[in-house]
Amino acid sequence: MAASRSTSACKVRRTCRVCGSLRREPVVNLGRSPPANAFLKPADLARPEPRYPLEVVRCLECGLVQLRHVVDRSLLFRHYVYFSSASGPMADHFAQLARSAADEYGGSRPGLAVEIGSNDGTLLRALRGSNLDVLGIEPARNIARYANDQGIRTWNTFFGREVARRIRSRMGPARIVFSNNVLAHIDDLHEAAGAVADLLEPEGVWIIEVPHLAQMIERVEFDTIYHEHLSYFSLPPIERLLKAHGMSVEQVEEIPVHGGSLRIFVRSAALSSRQAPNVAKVRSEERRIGLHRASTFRRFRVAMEGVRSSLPRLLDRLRSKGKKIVGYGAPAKGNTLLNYCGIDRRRLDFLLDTTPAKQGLFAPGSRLEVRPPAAFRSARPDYALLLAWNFETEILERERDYVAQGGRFIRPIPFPEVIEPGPAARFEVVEASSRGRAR
Ligand code: DWN
Ligand code: ZN
Repeated sequence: MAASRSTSACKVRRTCRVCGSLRREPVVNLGRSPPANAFLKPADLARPEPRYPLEVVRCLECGLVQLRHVVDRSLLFRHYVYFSSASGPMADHFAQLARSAADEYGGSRPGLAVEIGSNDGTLLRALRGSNLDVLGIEPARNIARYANDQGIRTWNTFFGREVARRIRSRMGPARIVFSNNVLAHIDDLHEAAGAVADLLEPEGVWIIEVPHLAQMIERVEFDTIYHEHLSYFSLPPIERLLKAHGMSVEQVEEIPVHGGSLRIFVRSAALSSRQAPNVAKVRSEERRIGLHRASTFRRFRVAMEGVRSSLPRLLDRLRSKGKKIVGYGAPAKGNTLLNYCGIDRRRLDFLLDTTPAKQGLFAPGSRLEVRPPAAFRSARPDYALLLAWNFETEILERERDYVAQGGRFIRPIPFPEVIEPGPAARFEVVEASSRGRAR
């Protein structure tokens, strides 16, 4: 494993953030890269970008897959360009979650729902009209301000024990705590879990959504590796973390968002004597996939190296035929994919993205310009590299006309392929390569 020193912006973490073990083995090394959401202003283009190591290791004690380096959270999260509301399907997903959680756990008396990493308040907004008062905790200044302007009460801070204490003293304990796509971003997981335990009512519930390591490995979703994502979770390390704070998993659901996630319902260990059968099912599925075996991660590495060699080749072949290619979406994960595969302005024309805060900026590393979706229509590219592959169904549905007029999408993972519309409006693979399959 490459030795590297800590700096004020980036620290090397020597112990597992769940169990404290020193026994960790390398999984993959993506080299030094810029933070995935560090989009550049035109004036920044003249300057070199800060780059930090991106190395994944696996704890041999508890199984937590995690980054070896921790970039200062203020650098990553004090200004943020990702708005949950910019992706329509996610807004629907969060609204449904909020409503079903209020029905199931909201109770009949007035109570409080707190969301950690509440972003622009997309989830909390859906609790309007319920008997739950809401509070968002969001470290990004620009996003917290936006949420407050929208009428969603949001405190601009990182979550921890001190914030939990302040919430309790000012607003009382929480009946529901939500943390969607935020656990992976937290370095001090024990501080966060302890703070939730302190904050919850005795019968309260903590609802966690987190990308599932099992799907990342199975579908070669290596692009979800970037500095913001410090942990890649399977069930056992989460259970171990919760146990240390007197909590346990009551129920778990496998959900399709972000390439395959877990929705975990957590209660005080004193309450949840009954654990839903699905918890054991997910655990045994993880063993079937081999998340406890080094060989599984070696195959994952070979698969991602396969993408790194075949995707640029495919783009170069199309470019040599004079084809115009753009990147569809400018998600954070797209920047890992582009930078790891060496795809920049020589291989793509530009990226398009629905997020106003990203438009007019340039992607970190690749320096591809982010344009609004209207640019897609006017440029009429021959191919669109589906960087936001987690929204494939919605995007293909929306871009039917583009496809009908001969435009084609390229799906980058688990191995690059051009998606061709088949009969009966089904999309079929026409240009698949067997390289890069994980299993
Ligand atoms: O954990 C994280 C996840 C939840 O969200 C973060 N650390 C950051 C972020 O990751 P991401 O940027 O990879 O997330 P998304 O949701 O895959 O981003 C999709 C991007 O694509 C957004 O910038 C919006 C854009 N988009 C688009 O241009 N056209 C999305 C859709 C659905 C579209 O049709
Ligand atoms: Zn561990």
